[in-house]
Amino acid sequence: MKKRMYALMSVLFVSVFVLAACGGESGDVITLKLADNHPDDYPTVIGDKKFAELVEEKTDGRYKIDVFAGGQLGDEKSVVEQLQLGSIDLTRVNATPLTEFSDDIGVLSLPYLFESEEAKWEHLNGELGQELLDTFEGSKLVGLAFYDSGERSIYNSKKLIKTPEDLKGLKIRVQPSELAISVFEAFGASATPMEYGEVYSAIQTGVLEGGENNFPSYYTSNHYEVAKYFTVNKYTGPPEILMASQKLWDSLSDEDKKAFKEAALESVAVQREAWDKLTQESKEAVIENGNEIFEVTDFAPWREAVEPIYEKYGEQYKEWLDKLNK
Ligand code: GTR
Repeated sequence: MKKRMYALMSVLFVSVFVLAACGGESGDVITLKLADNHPDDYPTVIGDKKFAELVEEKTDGRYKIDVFAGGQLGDEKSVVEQLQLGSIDLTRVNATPLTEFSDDIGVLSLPYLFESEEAKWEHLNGELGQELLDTFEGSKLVGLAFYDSGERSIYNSKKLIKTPEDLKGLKIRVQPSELAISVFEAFGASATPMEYGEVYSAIQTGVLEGGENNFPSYYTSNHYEVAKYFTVNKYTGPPEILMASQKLWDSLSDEDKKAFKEAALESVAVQREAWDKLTQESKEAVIENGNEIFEVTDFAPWREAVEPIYEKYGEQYKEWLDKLNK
């Protein structure tokens, strides 16, 4: 009996010791902040949390990541600036606002760039994707992985838009980016850059007549309550990007860098699964809530309307467009 007791005690002792060595109680745990502007159960936040869990696991608990969802740490632009300063360690951000921080990444926000979502993901998962993540070098940001954000379309509070002509003069909110403004000007709309969190009340009070986004964002931001008409013209599909601050990156050992990178890439599958599910559910939910949806079948006039964008930005993104045989 005594023997068993001793055995049990030594097992307990060893486990406490191991736990402490893993950082559980040792005080050596480094806690990092990850910012996301979406609500807690949004697919990107599900991805962020998976990433956090995997980092903790792969670094034996030496790194812990606290995920701050719902824009608690600021809007996307200010979060990216805080990453550059090193006061926030990690973020998940959309590629379009990053066009203001990188000369290359904007290629992913060009209208009708890929033939399909499958084609886009083949490139993002391949060499081109990694090369694009590497273009942040020198901007105090480190790109870790791409998350899914599907395709963006247009919505408004006035009427069901069927052709680019119907958009003429409508005040449409775009993401804060030169390129995004140019695209909506090419569609003939009056493009208004604004932070995401301000759009609901701007449409509600009539300052804006609409916006553009994918179904999950349209639904979870409640914009569908104030804009009832959604036109599925899938005009662009900038992915989400999981990023680290250069400051954090430089502080990591090579082995930990590998752990962070692997954790980021492994979290993608979980994020994309949640993405597909919410894309389906959110489309159904906005229809159930009385929204009218127009599914574009003739994309020719939409593609034609944005041809000037390729004239304007063709030179800047030449290297990437060549790689995509565009
Ligand atoms: C969402 C994206 C956000 C933000 C938002 C916007 O689809 O996930 O990060 O960029 O769009 O329109 O501002």
